[in-house]
This record gives sequence, C-alpha cells and structure tokens, in this order.
Amino acid sequence: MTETTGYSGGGFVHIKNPHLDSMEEDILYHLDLGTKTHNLPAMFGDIKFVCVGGSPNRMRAFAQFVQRELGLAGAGEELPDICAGSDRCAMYRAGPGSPSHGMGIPSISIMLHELIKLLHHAKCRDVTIIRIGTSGGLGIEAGSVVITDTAVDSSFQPRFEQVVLGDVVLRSTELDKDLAEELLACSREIADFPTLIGHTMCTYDFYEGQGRLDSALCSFSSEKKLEYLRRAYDAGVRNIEMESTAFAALCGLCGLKAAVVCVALLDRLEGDQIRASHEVLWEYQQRPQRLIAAFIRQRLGLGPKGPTH
Ligand code: R2B
Ligand code: URA
Repeated sequence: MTETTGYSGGGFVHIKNPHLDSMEEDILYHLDLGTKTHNLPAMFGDIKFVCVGGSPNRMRAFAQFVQRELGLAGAGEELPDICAGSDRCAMYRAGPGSPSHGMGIPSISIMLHELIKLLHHAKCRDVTIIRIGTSGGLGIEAGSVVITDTAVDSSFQPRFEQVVLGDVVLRSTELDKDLAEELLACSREIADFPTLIGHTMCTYDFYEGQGRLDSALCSFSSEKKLEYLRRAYDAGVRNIEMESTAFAALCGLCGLKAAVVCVALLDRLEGDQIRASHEVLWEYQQRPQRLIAAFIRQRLGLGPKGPTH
C-alpha cells in the first residue's frame, strides 16, 4: 500500500486521523502537554518555524542562538524547557520552537506524531519545519552541510516503510524542493563552509546499517563496504543519517513544508570513526544552526546580520 503526500488546506496542519475529533482530551505524553491542561493555541498558535534535532543540549543552544540572532526579548537568559516534566523530549521556544527528538526513526516518529498534533491543536498555519543534525558525508569534505532534496532508504529508494497492523505501508519521502533551493541560496550569502543539495540516506543503525567496519559485529569486507558506499554515491546520496525518511514522510503527509539540513562529521569513503576534536565537532554542529538562523532572519525580512558566529 502506498500513501501520497498530504495537502494542507488554508495552511493548517493536515491531520489524517478521524479518531482525534471524538477524543475528549489529547494527552501528548512525551511532550508533557495536553489539550485540557494547556492552552495550546495561546502557547503555540503563532509558531511559524519549528526546528528539530537529536540532542536536547544542542537544541537549547540553538534556541538561545536564534534568540540572539533575531534580537528577541530575553536574549542571554536561560530558556525554560517546555517539556520539563518529560525526560524523553526537550522543547524550547525562541520565536521558532526547537524540540529534540533523540536518535533514530522510532524516536523521531514518536516526537513528530505529538509535535504535529500539537501544531494542529494550536491552530498553527503555514509552518515550516526543519531537521538540523549531524551525518556521515559521502564523497564530500568533513564539515560540509547537506540540504536534502530526497531522503532515501538503505536501498537508495525514496520511500519510508511503516508497519501498520502487520502490513507494510510505503510512504513518499520527497521534501520541499523550493525550500531546499531557498536554503541553498541563503547559504551562498552567509556560509563560510561548503553547502550542497543531495540525497540523504536514512538507516536503522549507525554501525552495520551504515556499512561501518568498527561495529561489535561485522560480516562484510572493506571492499564490500566501499562498493556499497560508492553505489550509494552514484545514486546521488551525499550523506547518511538516521531520521530523514520518517521525518520527510510524516511531515509531507501532514502538509508541512519540511527540510533536512545536516552537517557531515566525516567522509565515509575515508573512514568510519569520528576523530575530529570536540572543538571542531562543536563548530561543525553550529553550521546548520547558523544557516537556519540566517534563513529565518531572511524570511522575517530582518536582513543579513554580519558574521553569524
Ligand atoms: C545522526 O547522528 C546520530 C547518530 O550519531 C543520529 O541521530 C543521526 O541521524
Ligand atoms: N550520524 C550518523 O548517522 N552517521 C555518521 O556517520 C555520523 C553521524
């Protein structure tokens, strides 16, 4: 069974679940929010940009960074975690919302179902959602930022397989091409690092699933690994991570304009271990953040802002 991309009438988030309407209350358990306990339209109704990422610390730093970059009130002050009552997700508000989603498809799926329902309950309109994260590069310089045009699975197919009641449902993983181009154009203006558009391969594992030779179990040779990675490169893959297919599929079906922007921590054609120093990795991880902050400034008509770090 294949599901096609959703259409969002009036810019609203498109929820495709008839059961939700008959629920007296919707408890967003992992976000520690609920439709009765919280006034979600008042708390979130004006949200236009949502940025999601794997690590709570990184997302807090990002929210603080955006607060400074956009010149918002409270810049420099501690930001409260809106999901403080949950030890599963953290969420910060600084103009844009920036929740963290943990590692891998099951983790981001849970967060996205609740986040998308949150945007729906809050009656948000015309929301742009961006995943910022890290990845392994393929034939590109470490530190390069990849803007995903299409997320592909480990057979290089643009699909996400979700098992529903024991059946495999195939979902499209196309992302918004215009948004990807807009982000690339923005990077041309501000970035002092390489940025490119390419396919992103999403796997269910960091080690065997990404063809690493440094895992606890390994059944393939170095030649086989390189042959697989070169085939991925020839299919257009420029980086590898662990959430993009589920992110693209869910956001697409719910009518959200979505993008994936990940920095490459290494070139997987050259090795498997991440050897760069903490300082270098920290600076790499700020690159997608700097790009997105500049993009939001541009969208809000705030104009360029000197060096972005
Ligand atoms: C990128 O980095 C994480 C694994 O280290 C994973 O969440 C991903 O997609
Ligand atoms: N994240 C991944 O999923 N793979 C890498 O190689 C680096 C970061």
